[in-house]
Amino acid sequence: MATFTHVDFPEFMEDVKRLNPHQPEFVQAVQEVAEDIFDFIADKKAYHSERILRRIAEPDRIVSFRVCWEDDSGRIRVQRGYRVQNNNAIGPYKGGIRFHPSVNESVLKFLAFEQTFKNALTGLPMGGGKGGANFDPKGKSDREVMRFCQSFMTELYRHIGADVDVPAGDIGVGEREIGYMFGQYKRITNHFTGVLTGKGLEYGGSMIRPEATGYGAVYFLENMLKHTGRDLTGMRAVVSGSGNVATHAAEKLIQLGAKPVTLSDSGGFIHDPEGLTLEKVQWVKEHKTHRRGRISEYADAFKGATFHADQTPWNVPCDVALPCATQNELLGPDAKALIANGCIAVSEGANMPSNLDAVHTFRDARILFAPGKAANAGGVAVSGLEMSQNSARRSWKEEELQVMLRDIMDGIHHRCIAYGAQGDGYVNYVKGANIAGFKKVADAMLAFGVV
Ligand code: NDP
Ligand code: 2IT
Repeated sequence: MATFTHVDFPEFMEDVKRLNPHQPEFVQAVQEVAEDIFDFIADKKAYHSERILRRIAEPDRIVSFRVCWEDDSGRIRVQRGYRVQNNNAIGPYKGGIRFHPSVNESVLKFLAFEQTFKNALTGLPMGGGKGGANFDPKGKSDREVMRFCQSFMTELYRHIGADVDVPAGDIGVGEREIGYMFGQYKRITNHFTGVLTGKGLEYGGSMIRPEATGYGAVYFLENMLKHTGRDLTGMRAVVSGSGNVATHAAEKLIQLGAKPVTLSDSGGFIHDPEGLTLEKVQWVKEHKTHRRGRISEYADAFKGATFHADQTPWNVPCDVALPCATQNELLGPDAKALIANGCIAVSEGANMPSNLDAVHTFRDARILFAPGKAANAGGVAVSGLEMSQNSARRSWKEEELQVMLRDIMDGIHHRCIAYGAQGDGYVNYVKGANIAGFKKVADAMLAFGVV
């Protein structure tokens, strides 16, 4: 019988780059995981010879489809839709749908890959997937968004199902879009099932799902601080984004005694040195969701606040930072600026907001750094609880779900420590999250043999 020689890290990455040309986000996400996994599996023969990481880094399948819709002026528009089903070793594919002009195969493959590890970390039985389209909801009427969502679902419905693949929201997809997509799924199939999460409360949604990602990212931050004998009281927080994740992160920071001083969108950031209040956060939520406004208008609405066009907030002095907008929004020089200005902890509300250079900078400076796959897992965790409620045809109370969310975030923190604690007490959360997530998926895959 032929003997298989182990592939080492450089060879593995060469292969990934060769097989995924022009997909920099996907290659970046794989590299961030592989850096830790190769160390971990050095003395574990089965993971090598069964080529587990290589298999996780090849999506189970990718569907790509045309989405046609008619705009309000009668013009026919053509968009490209996708669903990347990355891995279902531990449960049905699960992950959000993103509508943004920057969506392409690389972005969705990176997100589906990350989601596989994140979902494993929650402890719930969910595989990893992600979908979306290069559709820009900005400036579109409700009817245009409805027609687009219906057309998108008219193709997607055949690839998903409560036990197959359960999409949810992400950038550009919130309760409005989920409502239109769920309505179309039900109309086509005549099935009322938990095929999407993030639904409205009237038709099977879960309490605290909208809040869960941002709240969870702050709970994780609080856990990291507690582990080193500190808490959030009085901490100045720099937050990016002003959507679902950012506004709920800001809300929880305030409730726990911290002081968020920035928010942003793709036009720039606002700086409010006095700090946001719950009333100001409520204003932003309504402004962004109902009025579909821009964050620049915050500076007109609140005295003392300033707007900085085309800039990110990382140069504002702070104690803690929460990037909650999008991938690669925080680069090496930004990480250096944060550290130089006194930042002691970073919790990623977004997926892969820090590039590799920034991640290495945080780790080398030994500040507390929680990668998105651990810190923002609260959202998909409550999605998992929404699936349970739909299957059981019942709804849990808000207080019960609050306890479960905290419990899940505590569990993820423990798992990161179990695999990421260094000899000197420093916790490498990137390593801990990567290994804990990998191990669960890998062990399930080993049980299935070569499939
Ligand atoms: P939203 O659509 O609600 O908000 C996105 C925010 O990010 C907006 O402020 C948007 O500004 C900003 N943004 C988007 N793209 C860019 C860009 N290219 N440059 C600068 N700013 C940008 O999305 P979410 O809050 O749901 O998602 C934010 C991040 O959190 C994403 O990385 C997502 O994958 C991640 N995430 C979301 C979860 C959820 O439950 N919703 C769960 C886990 C992670 P603008 O309005 O100008 O576009
Ligand atoms: O990135 C994410 O975890 C999400 N967008 C949420 C996925 C979900 O299925 O709730």
